[in-house]
Amino acid sequence: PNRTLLIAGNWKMNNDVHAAAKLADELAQALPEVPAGVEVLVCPPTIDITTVHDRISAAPIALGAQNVYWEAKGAYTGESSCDMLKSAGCTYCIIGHSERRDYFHETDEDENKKAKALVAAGIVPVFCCGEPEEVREAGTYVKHVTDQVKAGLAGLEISDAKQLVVAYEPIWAIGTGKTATADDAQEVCGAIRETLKELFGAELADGIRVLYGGSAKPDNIAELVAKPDVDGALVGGASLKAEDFSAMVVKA
Ligand code: G2H
Repeated sequence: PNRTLLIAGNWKMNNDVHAAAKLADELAQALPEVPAGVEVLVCPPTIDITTVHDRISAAPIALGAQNVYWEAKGAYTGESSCDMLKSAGCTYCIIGHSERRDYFHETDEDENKKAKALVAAGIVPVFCCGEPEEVREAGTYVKHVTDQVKAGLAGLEISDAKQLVVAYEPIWAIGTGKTATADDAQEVCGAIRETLKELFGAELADGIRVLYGGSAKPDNIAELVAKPDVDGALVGGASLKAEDFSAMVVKA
């Protein structure tokens, strides 16, 4: 399978409009072009999306959001619709991040509605899944993660593998400096691909990018993407410095 690697930055709740403009300018400068076979994505806070769009539009950097609401419009204070994200230049949107599930009580059912609304709008969901430390220790993490994938993506209709990205983020490795080993990442990313085969058929599943996330950085990116089922990374902390993030793009 010839999958284009995806290096995706998740800025989380960092950078006001001024800091976002600065980082976007630095990224556009550091990445006037990207290596063949690699795609670059940044996902700023919603408030920064328009600013970042203006700054990176000439660079080979795609733009994504960190969250979306599935309804088209109306009385949903504080939310943004798929069409709003699209009109602001987003082609991707992260959904189901463990921080959304934990702090904002989002469920598999919520993620499923978001995934369907995004695909219908022509935005690529970056669907996150991953197990907490106690599940890792109990040894049932593969089932935990593949169950999340089955529930979150049930009934999703795609006709092209480029319409979906999955990110495996073991919660115990997020922002902790504890990266899963490349073998750990491969074990679960491989199991996710098997589940994607059940859901979408072998041909589509073969082309869907499965990313690893959790303390991914310049030092470990090459080892991670060398694994057959790891097609890039969702990067938090290391995406906040243009130098580190662009180094990851080059080393991938
Ligand atoms: C995992 C990741 C990005 P970090 O959440 O989604 O963050 O790289 O800081 O562990």
